[in-house]
Order: sequence, then C-alpha cells, then structure tokens
Amino acid sequence: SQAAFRTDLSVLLDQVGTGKESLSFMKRRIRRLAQQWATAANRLDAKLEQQWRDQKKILVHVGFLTEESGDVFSPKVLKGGPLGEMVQWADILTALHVLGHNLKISMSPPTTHGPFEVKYTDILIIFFCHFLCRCHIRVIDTFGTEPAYNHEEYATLHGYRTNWGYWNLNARQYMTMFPHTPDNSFMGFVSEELNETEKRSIQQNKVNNMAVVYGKEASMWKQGKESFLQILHKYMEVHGTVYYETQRPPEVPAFVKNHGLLPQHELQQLLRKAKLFIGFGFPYEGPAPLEAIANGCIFLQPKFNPPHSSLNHEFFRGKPTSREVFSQHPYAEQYIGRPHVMTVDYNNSVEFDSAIKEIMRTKVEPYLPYEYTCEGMLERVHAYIQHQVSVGSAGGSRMMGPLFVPLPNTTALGWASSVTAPSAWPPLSSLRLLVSQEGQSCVDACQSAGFICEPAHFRFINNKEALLDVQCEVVDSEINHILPAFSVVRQECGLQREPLLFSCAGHSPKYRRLCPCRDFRHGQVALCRDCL
Ligand code: U2F
Repeated sequence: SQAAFRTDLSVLLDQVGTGKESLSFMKRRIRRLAQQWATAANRLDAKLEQQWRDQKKILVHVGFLTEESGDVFSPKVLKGGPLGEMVQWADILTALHVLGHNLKISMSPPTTHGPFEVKYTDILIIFFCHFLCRCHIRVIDTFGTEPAYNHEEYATLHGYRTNWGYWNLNARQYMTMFPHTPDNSFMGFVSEELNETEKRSIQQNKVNNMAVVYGKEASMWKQGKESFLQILHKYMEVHGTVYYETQRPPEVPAFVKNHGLLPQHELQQLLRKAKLFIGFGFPYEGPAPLEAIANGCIFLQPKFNPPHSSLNHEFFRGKPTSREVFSQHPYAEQYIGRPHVMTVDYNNSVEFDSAIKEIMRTKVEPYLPYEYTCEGMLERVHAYIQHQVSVGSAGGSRMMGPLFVPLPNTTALGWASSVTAPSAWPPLSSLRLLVSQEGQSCVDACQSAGFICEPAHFRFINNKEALLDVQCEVVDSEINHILPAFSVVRQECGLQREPLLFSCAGHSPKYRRLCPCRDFRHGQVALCRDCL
C-alpha cells in the first residue's frame, strides 16, 4: 500500500518504550524536534508531488541497547559518554515513522525472521543474527566499512580482517553518520533548524568573547591543552559542559566556567550565546559541531598532521576503514568550511592566536547543510527505501535489486553506444567517467572534479570499452579492490571479477583507477540530480 506522511509522533513515542536513560534521552529528543519534523514532512510531501511511495514493513533492531550486548551506552548517557549514536537512532526512528512506514522496534535478541522488507540494525547485533543478515539488512555503522574489509575471504588473505568487518554485505548496506566514503550509504541525523526571527535574535545576542569547549568528558581535556587554552583565555571567557559527580574535574582549569553535562536543549541555549565552539581533537566526527554552527557559532578545530587513521591511532585501530582523518571533523572542514569552520595547527601558537582574533571579529549567520535538516534526512531516507530494494534472498546481498541489475548484452557505456539500464538507481544519466592519478582513490578523483564517486556505477565501467583511450598490452580480470584500473608503466589493464570489491576508497601507488563519478544535489550529496 501507499505510505502516508505522519506528523503525529505519539505512536512512535509509545513504541520506543521506557525504563532506560538512553530511551528517555531519545524520547526527549523526539519530542523536542517534533514540530520541526512535522514541517519537514509537509514540505517533502509537497515536493514529491503525489509520487507513489510503497509502505514497507520495517524492523529496527537497536543492538547496542540490548542487555545481550552488554548495553554499555545506557549507563553513560548522564555521564558524558557517547550520545552521538543515540542522537542518530532517535532520528532514524523518527524519519521512518514520519515517512509512514510500518515500524517494529526491537531491543532484545531477534527471534523470528519476520516478513520484513528492510531491517535496520547496528554492527553489534549482526554478531547474534545469522538469519537477520544479508539482503534486507542495513547496518548503522558510524565510521563506515570499506569494501576491502567487508569481503571475508579477501580481507583475510590481504590483511584487511578486523573484528568489525567481513560480513560480505554490499558495502552500501552499511549506513554512516557522515558521508565518509560513498562506498557506504550516508544515513546522517538532524540538527536544530532556526527560523528567520530566531536567526536574527541570535545574531543580536551573540557574546563576542564567549567560547564553549567541545568535550563533555574530563578525559577529553587531558594533556597538552594548557598552552592553547591559555591563549584562548587571554581573549575569551571559556565555558565547558564537562560531566562531574561532586567536584570539579581536575583536568578542567579553574578559569573555565563549567556548567556540567547539560540536557540537549540547554546546550543549544548556551551555543546561541557563544561565538566560538572549540574542539580539542576528540571526539571525532560527532554531532555537536553541526549543532554549534547551526546556532551561529564558529567551530575551531585542530588540523591533524600526520592524519589519524586505523594505522596510527588507538581510537580508529581495528575499525574496518583505511580512511585518513585530517582534522577532528573532516565533514565540517570539507563540506562547510570558512567562515563557519576554521581548521588550524594548534601547535603553532601564532596561527592559533590569530584564529581567535579573527573569530571574534567575524560575523557569521547560523548555518545548517540541507542534508542535516529534517527535510533533507527524510528526502534521503525516502530515496533509499524506495530505490535500494532487495529482490529476494536467494543470492544473498549480491542480489540487491538496483545495486546489481542484470545488464543488456553489451556492457559498453552510454557515452559510446546506446546502452540503457532503465531500472538503474542512481540513473545512468548521472554517470561521469574519470581516470584517477596514480595513487589517488576514486573518492578523491571524483571530488576534485566536483563530483562524487558512485559505487553503483562501477558495473557500467568495468569493461574493455571503458578502457578505450588507454593503451593496454593485456586486459586481465582479477579479484582486487583497486580494479578496474591500469598500470601506466606496465601497460596492464585490470577489470574487477568480484562485484563486492568495487571500491571508491581503494588506491595504490602503481595504479590509475577507472572511476564512476556522478553529479549530486546541492546540499544533498547522497542523491544525484535525477535521483528523486
Ligand atoms: C561522537 O560522540 P559524542 O557523543 O561524543 O558526540 P558529541 O558531538 O559530543 O555529542 C553528541 C550529542 O551530545 C549532546 C549534543 C550532541 O547532540 O547535543 N550534548 C548534550 O546533550 N549535552 C552536553 O552537555 C554536551 C553534548 C560520535 F557521535 C560518536 O559516533 C563517536 O563514537 C564518538 C567518538 O568519536 O564521538
């Protein structure tokens, strides 16, 4: 049947249940943003112009909140532990409800297959449920899983095996918190939106010398922060929201006005007054900087040189990705940037000092990228649900509908001949073929040309015809996540034999890669122009 938008969240609130601090946190958030979701639903409804939307039966299994997984999160909700995941799950539940789907929420081990068409869960529960897995599953995976780590046999043979990867899913079944690698699907979350009146009043009431520190756990203030904190303190009044039990945490200097961990809406109020939200390098890639920028703060963060990754940093060690993180919040740096975001070398006191002065005299407007508004998230989740569908469980994830549509006889690409793939999503019209530099990934190659890598398009360019302009002595077909690619020196071309290993993220110094790029909507990188 047809899905109808819902603007009343009371049924959802009942479904979420009670009895845990984590659930109360999520419900407070759902209630606080209810009006915003309702407005977004009406807008998207109008924008889609009566487009048919299938109502799906959806299971949401929040693995990290089950007793069986140990539920390490719930006890930390009021103590400064990670809330990012809780924020995201609250928003996913709300988006699915608002889109009008038939939702079942489960927080204990799954006992039945159930006739569900989509199953959202997280990386923890995937361990428990062999039957839940494969083609209908979507794994909420904060930092992402690259194809080389996801393919069990390949990962094992080539040193990509971690405790988290190797589920042999289609990499787009992993859904991330930020658009890290386009190999995965970008799920995201939402942040608070302001109307024009609120924006104006915020700008009038900004306190130019007020800074809030990003770091709600005392450990985030440890070691090496004194020198730049002193500089900051020279110019600004420094506020913190660090959790404490009875006494001020010793890591937090006496000049800092510590409010203790605040409820989300009180943090928003504090951010409305502050001019600067300053990161200390941890946590990586959380929601708070987006909230700060949305409330008219400038976000100042440290540049990482060398970049942090699973090779050199404890936090990323063992995570199924080779991604290099060049600052505390790469999304803020790359997708938002100046004047809202400044990324500087904190070890250079001159650079740091002048950044603070610049921030105090710069006027900025509150800003929120469209993809982090409720409408943006609804639009994206709607598109995924309608288009990333499974066509049956026979061949496991390899059968994922439009992710692997059987092609017409000739696999040559539309730019050269007349191949069409009517059911392809994203549509073939969005494809732009590019060749990377040696050592460059398709993520970077596409980005530097103003596009985004689109893994669904690899199947259209994994053929001899796409290598037309390349001088190949030999064309081999192998199992290697760098392929399709060619080596200039050896004049060797290689095609991919294992579709699960199509990878935007892969790169190798010896190879120039064939890259399937696509266009994207302004403010909604997950969707191509004709994707809706
Ligand atoms: C990230 O998790 P965090 O929870 O550390 O991310 P933050 O950006 O600090 O904040 C998450 C939420 O906490 C809220 C704030 C954010 O929405 O509104 N909050 C609050 O309610 N009261 C306060 O005083 C301060 C903040 C990331 F999201 C995770 O995926 C990572 O695992 C983690 C480690 O990198 O970082």
